[in-house]
Order: sequence, then structure tokens, then C-alpha cells
Amino acid sequence: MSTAEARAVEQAVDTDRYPLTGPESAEWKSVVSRTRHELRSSGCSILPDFIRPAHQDALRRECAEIAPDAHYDVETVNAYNIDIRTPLPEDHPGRLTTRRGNAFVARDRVPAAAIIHQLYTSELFKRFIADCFELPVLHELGDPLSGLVLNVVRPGMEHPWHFDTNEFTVSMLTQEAEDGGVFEYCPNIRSARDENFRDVRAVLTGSGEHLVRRLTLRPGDLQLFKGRYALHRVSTVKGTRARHTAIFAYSERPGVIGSVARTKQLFGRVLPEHIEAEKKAVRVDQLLD
Ligand SMILES: O=C(O)CCC(=O)C(=O)O
Ligand SMILES: [Fe+2]
Repeated sequence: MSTAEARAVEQAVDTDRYPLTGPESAEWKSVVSRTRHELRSSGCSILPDFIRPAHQDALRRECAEIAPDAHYDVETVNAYNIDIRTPLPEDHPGRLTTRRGNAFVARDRVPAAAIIHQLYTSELFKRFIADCFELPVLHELGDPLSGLVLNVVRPGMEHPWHFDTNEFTVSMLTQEAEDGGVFEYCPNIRSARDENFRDVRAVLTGSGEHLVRRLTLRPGDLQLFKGRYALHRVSTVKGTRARHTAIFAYSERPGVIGSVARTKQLFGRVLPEHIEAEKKAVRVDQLLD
């Protein structure tokens, strides 16, 4: 850890409440143990005011400045993010489709000095997050676009019900909607062994209200979430202001890069790194040409 990194983290993060600069201290262990407990029981933990109130306006402003760079794509999706043409039985919840109403700003549009970028690349932050998720280590994605993104949901739009591909997600609201735009989720609605299509279908068709929890998130709160097992969405944003969330993607493996097809869909473009990675993936060996 460099002193400059520790200073940057200390400035923005409320290190009195969240002692990132004191790994393994008693305070660190106490926050980690509380977070682990919540993640085990409901798959979600919120760390309120993770960013100091004095820095929350800078956080909002930095992200609002890049929000116009979000890529919009009219995409019809299902909760499983699988091809909607996949043949499925009549009553399968994967047959229920919606328009994806959110848009992402890619990592290469986030200035290196922005708070969210400083956090994403911070060794202290990564170590803290890994410890909360009970993982030995976490790596930034090798993907130059999808590792750190800003999720933009404009008024009148929603980010529809879905499961994440990643087992865990780290995110931070940077700008709240005036009304609506609520994060809703169904804790542990499925597991690695049981898809529980009946309840998923109930939620998607509006009769599973008893399974849904709602979160009140504020800008600067950090959210740790196990989105592979919890169906979740952002409800329709109302009022005049868009809702912005920074999404920090990490992996247990180093060098993870998204496919060319998915990257094009999310960001409307690919970089040489994506094409290179796809070429390597189809080769039987790693020998030079
Ligand atoms: O913006 C949010 O709060 C949720 C984003 C989300 O669920 C996702 O990007 O998978
Ligand atoms: Fe998600």
C-alpha cells in the first residue's frame, strides 16, 4: 500500500466507521464480521455513509459528468440474461421478457482521479471487500470497459428483474432518483441446487410481493450483494433526475475479459483487448504464431 493510496482512501472513506487503513485491527474485524453475517443470512449488506458526507457531492458530480457517455441499446431481456429465443417450456419464467431500460458508462470514461476509480483500484478496498465476502483475494477485471461502470437509469426507465452472472456485486449509489428507482430484491430465491421457478415466476408476474424486500439507499452507501441467488431490480425512476450507481466488478481470477458479443451489446464497441482475448480462448495452445 502506498502512502498516496492510503491518503486518498482516508479522505473519501469514513475510516472511523470503516477502518480500511487498519487491516486486521479490532475495528476492521468487527465491521467484517457484521457484514459477513448479513451476507450469509440475506445475501445483502449495506455500509451507510461509506463515503464521508463532505465528499458525497463530489462523488455525485464526478459521476453525473460522465453519465452522458452511457451507451443506450434497445434490448429485450429475460431474468436469466439468456437468449430470449432459447426454447423453453410453456410456464418457464425465462419466457417472460422486458425491455432493459438502463445504460452503462464504461470504465475508460471514468477519470483516474474520480473517487469511484480510486476506490476500485485501491488495494485496501479490495482486501476489505474480499474479507467481507470470505474470499482470500479479489482482482480487478482485466476488461478495460466492464470492470468499473456507472449504471444510469433515466426517468421513466427501470432496470428489470434479473439474476447476476457474478456471484457477488459491489455497488454504490452516487445519485438518487427524486422518486421511485428503488432497489428491490428477493433474498435467496434460488440456490445452486434449486432454481425455484415457481417463486421466480410469481415475482415476475406480480403475485410474489411477499418475497420482495426494498432497500433505502443513499448516495455514498456501499452495497455488497450476492446477486446470483437473489432476483433483483431497480423499479421505474420517477421525477426529473436519473439514478446513478457505480458498479465495481471483481473476480477471484485475474485477467477476466468479457466476450466480444456481450461487450458490444453493453457498450456499443469493443477494444483490441477483447478481440485478442477471444482469439486466445479458441486456441488449443498458447504458443507464439
Ligand atoms: O444499479 C443498481 O443498483 C443495480 C444494478 C444491477 O443490478 C446490475 O448492474 O446488475
Ligand atoms: Fe444486478
